[in-house]
Amino acid sequence: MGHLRAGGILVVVAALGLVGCGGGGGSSTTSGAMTVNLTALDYRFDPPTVSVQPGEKVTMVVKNGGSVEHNFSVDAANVKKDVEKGETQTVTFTAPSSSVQFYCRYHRDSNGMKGTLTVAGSAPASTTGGGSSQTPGY
Ligand SMILES: [Cu+2]
Repeated sequence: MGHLRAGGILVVVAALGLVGCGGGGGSSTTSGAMTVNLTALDYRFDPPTVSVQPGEKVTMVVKNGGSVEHNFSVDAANVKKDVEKGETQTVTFTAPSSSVQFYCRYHRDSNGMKGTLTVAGSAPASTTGGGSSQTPGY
């Protein structure tokens, strides 16, 4: 009798364990870190929009699939990374608190090569003033 009951409990625990571990695939929002793959092309980014969490540590793997040198820049995160054609560069930064633009510094103005770093839970527009962490006199 007692043995049977114990066995039943074990089965239930095992089933719960399987459910808990089964979160494969898709966007995981674990532990505040994420890796994003981004491809620079002539002259755009793929994907053009990247979503992150505010304050999250982002590892951006930037591949240059174009035919000229490109660049990945995020002013708000102090990121400026050149990527030679055919190469892949990895940059790590902390996501800002609101959505910002990322761009290729060589082709943003001439070719509109840019994208949006969308920060979840924040308004795309500017938060006017109060408590800004921007350092004046940059
Ligand atoms: Cu470029």
